Amino acid sequence: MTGNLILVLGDQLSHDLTSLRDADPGTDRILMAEVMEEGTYVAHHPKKILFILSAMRHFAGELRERGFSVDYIRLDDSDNTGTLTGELGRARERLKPDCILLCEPGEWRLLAAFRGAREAWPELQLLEDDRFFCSHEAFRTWAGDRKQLRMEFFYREMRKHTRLLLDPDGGPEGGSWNLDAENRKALPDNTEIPAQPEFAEDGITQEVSRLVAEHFQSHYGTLAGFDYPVTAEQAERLWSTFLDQGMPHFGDYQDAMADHQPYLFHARIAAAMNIGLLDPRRVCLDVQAAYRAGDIPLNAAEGFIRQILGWREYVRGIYWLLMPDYADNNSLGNRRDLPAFYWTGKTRMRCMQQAIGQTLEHAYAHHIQRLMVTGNFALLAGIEPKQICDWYLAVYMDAFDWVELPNTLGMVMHADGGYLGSKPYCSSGQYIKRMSNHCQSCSYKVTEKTGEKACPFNSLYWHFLMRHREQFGTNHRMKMIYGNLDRMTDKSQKALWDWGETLLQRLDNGEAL
Ligand code: FAD
Ligand code: DLZ
Ligand code: SF4
Repeated sequence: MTGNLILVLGDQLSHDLTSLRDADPGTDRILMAEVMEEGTYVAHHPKKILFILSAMRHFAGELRERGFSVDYIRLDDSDNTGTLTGELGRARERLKPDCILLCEPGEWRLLAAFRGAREAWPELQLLEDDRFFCSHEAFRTWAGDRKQLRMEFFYREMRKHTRLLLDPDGGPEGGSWNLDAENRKALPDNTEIPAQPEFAEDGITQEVSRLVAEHFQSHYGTLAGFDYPVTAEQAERLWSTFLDQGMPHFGDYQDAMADHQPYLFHARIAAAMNIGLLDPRRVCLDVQAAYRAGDIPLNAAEGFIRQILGWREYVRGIYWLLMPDYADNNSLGNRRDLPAFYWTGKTRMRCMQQAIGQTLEHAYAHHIQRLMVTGNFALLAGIEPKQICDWYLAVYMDAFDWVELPNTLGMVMHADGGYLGSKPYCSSGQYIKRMSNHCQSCSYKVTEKTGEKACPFNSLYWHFLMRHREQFGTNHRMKMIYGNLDRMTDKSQKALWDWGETLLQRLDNGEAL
């Protein structure tokens, strides 16, 4: 063929993708492929596989409506090779294109595979993915040769660069760059939580659901009850409903958690945004407009824009700056296996039960549950970074390596030696008590530190601080915490250490806590 063959991956479902932007339906041809390798390189949650494959099929339909010829390879096609490079190789043989275009994959693993393939296929061109605010080059320049990076400084640069939430003099709207301190309210009892918009499964989703049930039965998570947007139009509905109903309270309750409330005032848009159904620039502009129209307070607008313009771009920048070596970091030398209850939710810790339970059911937990519950526990228990990273990559609908890995390895596990963040987000049960109602119905007592009834987060927290004094004892942001530890009597310290050891031994014996 004389036109281009354009391979579109499952997280590249944007019509203005660099490889599709100038495509000519008259001469160019699109290839999309469902392959086993992408569904199994970790055991993805069945709802995540359903989401991506259904969205791919819907997107292929839209491309056809726009006049494109789409070669769409289904998972159960008889000669499916099972890999994306394999499918591109087959199409190349079949069509003999002059040029193959691929927008760069979002994961190092796939980029390396296609770079390898390109050695034998000189017609393969990799194009930059510009669906982000910050290019790899711009991030590299900003990072320079600093030994440690800080999101806050990156975020300010991004605010200035995009002019989002700036006042006419170029300063931050409202006088302060970051209103994090106004994002920490606990949820009052009987707060009304907005209902989520519903997305009924159409014929395509039902067909894919049967396929997923057949091929990925052994994967962790519930397939039934899928209720997530699979087209840009549906994603738009999710977003506009949230902007209207959830966003006004996002700022206040961003860090709150509550029993049987998986979503609270969170947008649930990460998965749609990460596969290209929703444009992050558009989202940030909508938030700014809502603030300027007086519809939402500044702590909501700034808090939300910080997550997308700040954190999302920052972690992506770090990923591409430091991969592939970044994934091997383990600066705290953690070796413990991931407890089996991460896959079942069978634990007596109410907070973990809730976070893991809703993950099983919805492939969703919000940021504070990931960071301060399942993440905090993994940090305190000294879980091997690779195992906990693979868990997060598998279980969340929105999980892709470029965003999951720095969040888990860097932010949660502090395994990169503090490159991403200045101190570990470790905490005792007190934090969870303050930010949730979980402790009220837990079989453990958050007020107790040692003994069978004591909240496991408590002794594990102090055990973590004691065993890592060498790494953190001189960290000025942890001075107060170590001061508290040092004020305890030797006897109290020993009791905490010993009970922490008992709990870790139980984990090593495969017991649930
Ligand atoms: P909201 O709370 O409504 O936030 C709005 C948006 O901000 C999100 O949609 C997301 O795009 C962005 N955002 C917020 N925090 C972050 C962050 N730390 N990093 C990047 N973007 C952020 N997010 C992913 O998209 N994919 C992942 O694989 C992922 N893995 C994570 C693993 C761990 C251990 C932790 C602590 C966080 C992870 N996050 C990940 C970030 C965050 O938890 C999710 O983006 C968020 O929970 C998605 O739900 P939401 O859309 O309702 O977000
Ligand atoms: C996650 C995923 C899954 C489950 N399946 C496919 C697939 O069958 N075909 C495809 O093109 N993409 C899939 N994806 C998304 C890819 O894994 C994604 O493109 C890479 O993780 C790069 O970010
Ligand atoms: Fe979690 Fe401890 Fe509270 Fe139980 S008591 S919910 S384990 S923080």
